[in-house]
Amino acid sequence: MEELKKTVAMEALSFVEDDMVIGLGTGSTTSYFLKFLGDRIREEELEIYGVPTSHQSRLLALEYGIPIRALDEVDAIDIAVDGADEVDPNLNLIKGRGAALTMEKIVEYRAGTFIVLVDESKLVNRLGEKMPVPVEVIPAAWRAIAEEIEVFNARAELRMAKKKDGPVITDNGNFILDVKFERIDDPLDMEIELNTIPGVVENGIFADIADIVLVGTPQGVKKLE
Ligand code: ABF
Repeated sequence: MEELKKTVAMEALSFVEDDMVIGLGTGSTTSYFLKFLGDRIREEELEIYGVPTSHQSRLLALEYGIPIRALDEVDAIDIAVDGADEVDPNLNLIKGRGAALTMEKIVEYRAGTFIVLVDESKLVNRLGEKMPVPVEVIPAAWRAIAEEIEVFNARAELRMAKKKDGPVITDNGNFILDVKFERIDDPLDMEIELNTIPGVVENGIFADIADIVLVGTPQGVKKLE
């Protein structure tokens, strides 16, 4: 599995050119990309800036020597590279296991080309088949939202920290509800619907945003677009 992640991360380097601004995703697959990107910047003396999508990616960028800029310091983002939890046949995604979905969506929505790195276990026929949809919520509203979400034939669970001593707190100081749907018929429609609930900051359905999905398989990297 780690080898597949490294292979797709290496493949993503082929989209990198000098003078680019690159959105830096979060998660274990992307962290390999960040390492390879740092090496390439150093070896080829490239002038590249990264826009992190989380504290995690910011710290990794610093560690690997990728110069970073905040979103409001750059004119445009050329490419963004990030992982995902599920990918459907139309390249709609579920993201947010790393609780960084809001900044990921902010950055990746604005990228000229958004490249997604997954292994083949993340491919599904229908979004929500295996994974819940993470929804970032304002803490005071979590219980009300968890109840309101039931109208979508879904069950919401507050995500707890590994030690179970309190809820996961996002980089923005919010909570995460993991929402298991009975079925998601129209991902774009559900993405928009969820964001209309007051107190919802953002949700982990990324419909119609991915341009290229690189899939790691034992036979090599498959490119979906
Ligand atoms: C982030 O990392 C998330 O949006 C996604 O949930 C997760 C994928 O991580 P990994 O590559 O470790 O499976 O991009």
